[in-house]
Order: sequence, then C-alpha cells, then structure tokens
Amino acid sequence: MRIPLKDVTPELETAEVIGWVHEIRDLGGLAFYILRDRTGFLQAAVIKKKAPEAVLIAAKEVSRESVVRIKGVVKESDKAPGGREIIPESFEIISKAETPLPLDVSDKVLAEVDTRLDNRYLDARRPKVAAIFQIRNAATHAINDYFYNEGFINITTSKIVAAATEGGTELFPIAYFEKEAFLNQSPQLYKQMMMAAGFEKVYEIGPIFRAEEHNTTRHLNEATSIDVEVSFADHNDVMDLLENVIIAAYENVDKTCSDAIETLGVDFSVPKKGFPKLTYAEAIDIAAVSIEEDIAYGDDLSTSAERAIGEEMGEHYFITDWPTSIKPYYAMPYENEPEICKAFDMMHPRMELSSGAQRIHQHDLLVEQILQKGMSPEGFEFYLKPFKYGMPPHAGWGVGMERLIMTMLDLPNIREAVLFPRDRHRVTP
Ligand code: AMO
Repeated sequence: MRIPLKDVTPELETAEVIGWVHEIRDLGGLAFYILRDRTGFLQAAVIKKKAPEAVLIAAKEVSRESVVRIKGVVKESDKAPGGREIIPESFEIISKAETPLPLDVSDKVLAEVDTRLDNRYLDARRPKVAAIFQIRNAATHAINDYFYNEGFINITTSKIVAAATEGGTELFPIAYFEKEAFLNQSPQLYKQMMMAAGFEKVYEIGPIFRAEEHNTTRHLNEATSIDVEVSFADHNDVMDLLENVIIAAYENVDKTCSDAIETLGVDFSVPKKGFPKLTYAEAIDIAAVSIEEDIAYGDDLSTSAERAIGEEMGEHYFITDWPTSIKPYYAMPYENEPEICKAFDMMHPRMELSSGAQRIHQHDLLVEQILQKGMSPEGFEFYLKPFKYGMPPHAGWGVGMERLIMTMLDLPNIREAVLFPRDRHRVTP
C-alpha cells in the first residue's frame, strides 16, 4: 500500500511510496532523488555499489517530474528533508516526464506569470502554489460552514441572463438561440427575488463575469463572488455579518493551514472584530490631503485614493454613507437625507473586498432610481414585479473570493488566487 510521503518514518522500517521526482542530484557513487506528493517530500538514496541492477537502470533513466513507485528500507538521515530517507529495493517509472520541462517545478528558475499559467498543471505542483489553493479551500469551507450554522440557504442562480445588474456596460454578450443574452455580472437581482420568495437568508458562492477592458493585477473577467442577502436586516446588520464571515474564513485558515502558511512564508494574522467605519465624506478628506490628483466629494475612489486611505487605516475597514448618485440604483437612500444612501464598501488596506447595502424594497422608489440612472425599467420587469407583491426590507453584500485570498496571503497578483484565470488576453487553459 502506498504511504503519503509525510507519513514515512524510520519506525516503518520498509515503505512503498509513489511521487513525482522533484529533484535529482547525482554525486557519482551516490544519487539522491527527492520525491514529492501533496503531503511533502522524501529523499531516496541510491548507493550505486549496493543497489540492485533494476534500480540502477530505472534511476539512470528517470527524468525530473516523472511519477515513480519506490519500495525500500526507511532509515534516519540527518541531512535529508524530514530527517529520514528511503533506500530503494525497487524503483519503477510509472509515467516518464519528457525533457526539457516547460516549467521548473523546483523553483530554481522562476518563470514568468504567463508561462506559469500556460502550464498551470505543472505550476500547481509547486508547493507554494498548491498552498494557496489549500488555503482557499479552507476559507471556502469555513464560509459555507458559517452560513449553514446560521441557517442560510445556499442557492444557485442562473449565469445566463437577459439584463445587466450593476449598470449597462461590463457585460459579455452570448449567442443564445434567437434571444439576446449575457453572462451574469452578479446574482444581485436573483438574491433579492429570493427575499420576495420568503427565503430570508440566502447565499451563493459562484462565478461572476465582468467584461472590463482593463488588465490589472486585481481584476479578473471571471471572478468568484460570495453573495449574501438577508431579509428584515439593514446595512448595519449585514456589515456585522460580513465581519463575522471574514473572520471565520481567517480563523479556519489559521487553525488548519499552518503548514501551507509556512510554505508561503507569509505574515498571517486574524483580523479583529469591530472593523472601523469611515463615512465616504471622511474617506474623501483623507484622500484629498494624501494624493496628488484632484479628488472631490461625489467622485469614485481611485486606486491611489483607496491606497492612501488604506495606509491611514492599516486594517480592514468600512466606508459608509455613499452619495446615492455613485452607488447602484438598488441602494436605499437615507429617509432624511436622500442624497446619501445606506451602501458600504468593505476594504482591506490594499483594495476593496466587498460592496453591499440595504436595498430599496419599495417598487415605486426603485423604478424612480432606475430612471434616475438613465436605465429603462422595461428591461427589469421580471425583477421589478416581485416588489409589487410583498417585498420585505432587506440588505446584503458581495465579496470577491480571489481578492479575499489575495489580501489574506499578500499575493502580488489576483491571478495567483485562481486556478485558471480569465483576463483580457487569456481564455486558455
Ligand atoms: P461589486 O461590483 O462591488 O458589487 O462586486 C463585489 C465584489 O466582487 C469583487 N469583484 C471582482 N473581483 C475581481 N475581478 C473583478 N472584475 C471583480 N468585480 C467585482 C470585488 C468586489 O468588491 N451586487 C453587488 C454586491 C451587493 O451589493 O450585494 C456587486 O456586485 O471584491
């Protein structure tokens, strides 16, 4: 029976292992083969004068990144990774890798991001890359658990849609028989409709598609959104929920991924509850004194503005009370001051992680806001109708999964947090 490499110890005396040949070091009379599987490394030492003939033949023929099966005696060894090594009695090449490799898996030669993404299956053999996806898995697991334990219903909504949710521009049109259709930018309209359906607390973790032209280190054309909607809740309630979800994700990573964090060598700490809240007006004031370009009340926050405010804050924080004019039509204006609305962004010092709001639940006010934004209510009929038949007050948010992982692990590029990124130039692999 095959034993995971991390479980190979001298106490076993003998072991059968399968792994990839991560490194080969031939010292003449002695050759080392560092095997790798998803659990770790194991050194195989072939002593040429003592090894069986069949072992010598395979050991000579094998190339890096081939898959091999080795049976042999396990011994202590000070210099080997994990303080032990295996002395092969049999050495079988299960799948030989061609040479040269498209990418160096042992990290001796660092490849360009494009080469790495073109050969993602090889890139993901690198422990530093695998660690990111172990961590993403732990974060996703914790988020699903949190919602399940809090009584949320996990929903799956269609990604083929007839209308824009976040405004008209960033849509990918698709060929859908004789109809006009698009890839969905956000489950926004659907999660709101499920409030009309009486589900009360829903969430979805799924793809969103944004036809943004710009190619940056923090935008993808296909991203993963963690979307939430809650009835009988206001913006403050869902900001509180958002903090809890973020902290739950960090806590599970902290608890279950210490090896992966060590592999990545990142400075990891769980954020503290009670993220500070800045109003949009306060945020603009901070940006205005810190950045060179002009910025005034009513402007969107540019990347440099976000960075300046982030530096000042130094931890996760919220920006609240946005001008109604620059937030989507569905954000609820304050009753006594309708120029500002109950929308918020949740920020990491490096970038925006989430947007959310208490939503408008009154049909006529919603139609008014859609018209105000220069959009046409006709295109939204399926969405607007539920607001006429008993729509509860509700609030929600969306968090970008890749940005969450990118900021959690201080990754330089959002592409590091997704297995097969889709960007302005990439649709393969
Ligand atoms: P918004 O458009 O701000 O809000 O998106 C929410 C979060 O999703 C992530 N995100 C992206 N990540 C990578 N690449 C992209 N192109 C991209 N676009 C968005 C970000 C962002 O903060 N319907 C609202 C949410 C709501 O109010 O419930 C929405 O989609 O982390």
